[in-house]
Amino acid sequence: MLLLQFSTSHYCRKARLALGYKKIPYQVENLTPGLHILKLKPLTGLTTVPVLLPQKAGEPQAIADSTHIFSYLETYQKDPPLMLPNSPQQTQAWLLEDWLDESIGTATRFVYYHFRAGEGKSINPSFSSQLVINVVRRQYGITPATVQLASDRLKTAMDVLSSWQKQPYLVGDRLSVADLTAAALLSPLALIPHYRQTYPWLFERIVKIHEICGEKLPPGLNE
Ligand SMILES: N[C@@H](CCC(=O)N[C@@H](CS)C(=O)NCC(=O)O)C(=O)O
Repeated sequence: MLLLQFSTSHYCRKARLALGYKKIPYQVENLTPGLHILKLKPLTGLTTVPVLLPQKAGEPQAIADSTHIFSYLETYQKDPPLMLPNSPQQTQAWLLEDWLDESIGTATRFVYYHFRAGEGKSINPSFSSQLVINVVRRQYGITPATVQLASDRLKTAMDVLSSWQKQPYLVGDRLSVADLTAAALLSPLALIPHYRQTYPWLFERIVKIHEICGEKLPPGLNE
């Protein structure tokens, strides 16, 4: 299998966690932002990574979107399962997965790039890094007002996910699509001191899930 990705994308991390959890061998191809469209558009009709190419006869040519990649991997190789056997619990896990994907992953992106351009500029103040950060801020409309809305959403997310403080899994009694999605999509916050200090339990969980999946820890948690 080949995963088309941006090396720093938290949505691509989400796909890698699932591949790692199932111990499916794969390779990655890191695309260049901007040029990625030329490769992705003809393959999937979309412009976003991750995209998984099974590269096997009888399998689809390309699977776009991290949620579809989860579902595909579950049919490709059932064990260990990403889905919960209890149907209402699996519905709850998908609900969390979709909310994390559509709302919280975006909020993380807003707060993270705002931080990297301001308070966290010293992480990489080079011209090329700040240029990329500013292109992303312009592309997604990241302004102080939209960042405020995003950080309010993240505060709500911490309340919703606070069950992680008492139990290892967000839904049911084993790892599910909800845990992998939260671990990946909140991982960029590991570089921001406010989140590290206020929600230490979140990062303990993120580390644990990366260990279970055999995935390299995200920046900020890897020293
Ligand atoms: N819902 C999508 C979101 C993926 C996404 O936003 N990917 C970003 C990178 S983090 C991307 O490819 N952006 C490039 C673009 O939109 O052209 C998924 O889960 O796969």
